[in-house]
Amino acid sequence: MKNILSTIICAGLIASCAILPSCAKKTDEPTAKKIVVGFAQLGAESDWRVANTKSIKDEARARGIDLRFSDAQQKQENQIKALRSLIEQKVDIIAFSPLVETGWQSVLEEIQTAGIPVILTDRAVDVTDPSLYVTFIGSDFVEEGRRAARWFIENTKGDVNVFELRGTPGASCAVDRKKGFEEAIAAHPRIKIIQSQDGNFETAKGKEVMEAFLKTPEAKDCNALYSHNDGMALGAIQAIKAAGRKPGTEIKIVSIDAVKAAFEAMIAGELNCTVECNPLLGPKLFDTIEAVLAAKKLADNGAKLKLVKPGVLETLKGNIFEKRLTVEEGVFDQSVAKEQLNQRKY
Ligand code: GYE
Repeated sequence: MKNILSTIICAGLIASCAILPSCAKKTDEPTAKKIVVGFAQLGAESDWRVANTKSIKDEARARGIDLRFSDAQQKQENQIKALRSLIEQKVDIIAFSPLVETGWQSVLEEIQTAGIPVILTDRAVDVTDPSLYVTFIGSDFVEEGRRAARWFIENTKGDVNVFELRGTPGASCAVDRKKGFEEAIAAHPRIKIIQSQDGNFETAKGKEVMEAFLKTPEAKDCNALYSHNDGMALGAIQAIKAAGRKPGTEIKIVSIDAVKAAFEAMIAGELNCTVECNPLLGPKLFDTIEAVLAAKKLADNGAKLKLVKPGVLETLKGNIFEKRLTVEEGVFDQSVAKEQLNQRKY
């Protein structure tokens, strides 16, 4: 049975005693050893990512955790190298935000063989063996795509010809945000995606791609933009204005993240709606890390862990891990932008 239970037990059986204070024989060892957490971040491509990194670093500091942080600069090979280095450093647990969905199987197997539990944050992976990670903490990206589509469904009339600016190719959030949007507009043939291009979640790229699109003949029919993140929408807004067209009215725009700059753009009337994606995952991540390490220690010491329903593990201490932990998120439009801006934390 491949599930959370096997992950923890497997990790417990394979882990070497050298990294487990609980099974060390020496009596002179300090009782409260600092937890060592490896975090392989994927980059710093957006305001969302910057807020996400800050949340993780702040929370580690507040809890006195030894955090080994790295930034892969949007390159999968850098992220894989960083993960291998964390194995060598014999960290207690590894968390990472996978740049893309595929290509992780072997490095995850190496981590499992080393007995180190893995928590995925933010983006998901596509692996055949789900026991390669304990849990995934992040948003429901398909639902975010549906929410973006709902704004167009509920707030427009007549033909809506959408230009779609996609996130990083192969990233789970880009795949799912497209899927959710397409699923929701399927029952509304008046709303169509007329062109879709990658902007890699970067503002500069969003601007460049929009600039090029606006020069094509299809652009004259375009009256809507769906952007997989706020950053690319903000770049596109600059391009739309430079081309002499009006963002927010002539071209209606919906994007995802709900970063502060998106609220400013809504107040200026240039963005119509932003769908929230919460980057402040630090507290939940470290609560989960502490719970996983507590469960692992119990398993390492031979305790039985109880599976209460598929994917949910209950330890003797009552810690629970589900395979996917999501966060509550909202949708904001121009009518609430002003009052919300001051309350935004990122
Ligand atoms: O929406 C985007 C960032 O993975 C959910 O990555 C995250 C996305 C976020 O660069 O702004």
